[in-house]
Amino acid sequence: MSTICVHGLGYIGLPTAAMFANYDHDVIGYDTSTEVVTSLEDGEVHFDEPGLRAFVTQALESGNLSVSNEVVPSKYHIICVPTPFDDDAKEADLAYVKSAGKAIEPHLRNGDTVILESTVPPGTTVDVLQPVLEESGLQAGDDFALVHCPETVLPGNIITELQQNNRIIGGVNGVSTQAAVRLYESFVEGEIRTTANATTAEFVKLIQNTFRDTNIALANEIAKLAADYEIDSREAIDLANQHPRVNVHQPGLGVGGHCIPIDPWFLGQNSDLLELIEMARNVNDGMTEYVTEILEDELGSLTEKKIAVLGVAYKGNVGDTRKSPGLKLARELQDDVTADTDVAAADGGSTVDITIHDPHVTDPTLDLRSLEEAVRDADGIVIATGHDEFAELDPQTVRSETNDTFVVDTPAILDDSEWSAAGFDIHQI
Ligand code: SAJ
Repeated sequence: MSTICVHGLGYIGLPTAAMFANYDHDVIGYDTSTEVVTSLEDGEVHFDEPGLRAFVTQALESGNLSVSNEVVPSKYHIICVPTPFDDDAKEADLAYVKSAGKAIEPHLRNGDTVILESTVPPGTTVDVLQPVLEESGLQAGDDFALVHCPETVLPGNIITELQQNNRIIGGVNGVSTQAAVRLYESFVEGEIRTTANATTAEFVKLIQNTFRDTNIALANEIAKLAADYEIDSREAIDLANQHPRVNVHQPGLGVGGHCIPIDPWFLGQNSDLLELIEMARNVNDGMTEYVTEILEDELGSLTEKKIAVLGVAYKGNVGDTRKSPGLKLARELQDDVTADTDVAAADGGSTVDITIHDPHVTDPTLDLRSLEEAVRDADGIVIATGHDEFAELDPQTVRSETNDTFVVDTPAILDDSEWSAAGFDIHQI
């Protein structure tokens, strides 16, 4: 049983802290927010993740997990703090990583291990975190172990993936790497692969998400080409993927979430060689504009039109709206029409009516409508995320609220023959 202090009780830190506690380690979950700590003490989990509440409750009730606003001396410190993205500079803000290092430094002792799990630009563990920790007078690699061990869990399936995914561990030297391997072996069922180089581990995590982003950009470009050739992109991709070494991803409205649209930029933070990767980012970001053009081709000017955007979560069956393509589309449609309509723009109004609906999102700052209200008399409906609820929509019920409505189904989840039979004109990406 080792004492572990997990820094940052968010999407990754909280499940990680509970996991170690449920595997009989003595864990202190540290967060700078008193609200987070208080709500956890009351048994509340401050974000939505299947199974997490019961998992955290089990850890707290066993006495192995406690939460605190204070750092305590611990054999292991695991840093799971956010690395926010500065959209203008296209850079990671490493302030939280630095302050986690500063919080650990006074408590650091000979023989301790510090593990950075947050996704960071290559070089961060050695160039940013190490100097802060070495203010203690101790040397990384000699006196304490220093490691990058990226998380790779999928939101919506975090607990299972924490346990089952393979892990990459890269320390500043072999001794550091092995110290972290011994710890993660206590619960990881996947393979643990190592490198005695923290920068390699950072780089690997980023290329995993960049692979996905560029692959999705390829799928999106294929979808646009398929539309020009008047063929079904999904059928073409499915057939292409019959080749044993081909795995084209699925097209859609673009890429959201806190990882895939951001991590490719981290790769370029300390290098100016991004080329294909940057282009892929732009292709994915451009998908909302492409859908706007599809709407305009069909409906003409969108002024005075009502468009319903169904799905403002960043992907199907989650409630997270971070970098959501659905929200981006809704905002761009509003802006486009406002900019195009001199009179409306002059008095600050826009004459397009954009309604949004999402059964998974509860954000009170959004003007979310019921399904009926969102689609009633709409000229256009855009299915923006692949929620199961949308796949199960009855076209006849939607038809009873609408007239000659044009539907853009970006995740291609609707049964197009059923919807066409119900009188809808439907376009799938
Ligand atoms: N998307 C497509 N086409 C596809 C697959 C996804 O357009 O074929 C879109 C989704 O709709 C969504 C976005 O991409 O908007 C990202 O969704 P996702 O499910 O691919 O990924 P995330 O952001 O939820 O989680 C990713 C995962 N990374 C990889 O699969 C390589 C996860 O394993 C990482 O842990 C996570 O990022 C992270 O924290 O980095």
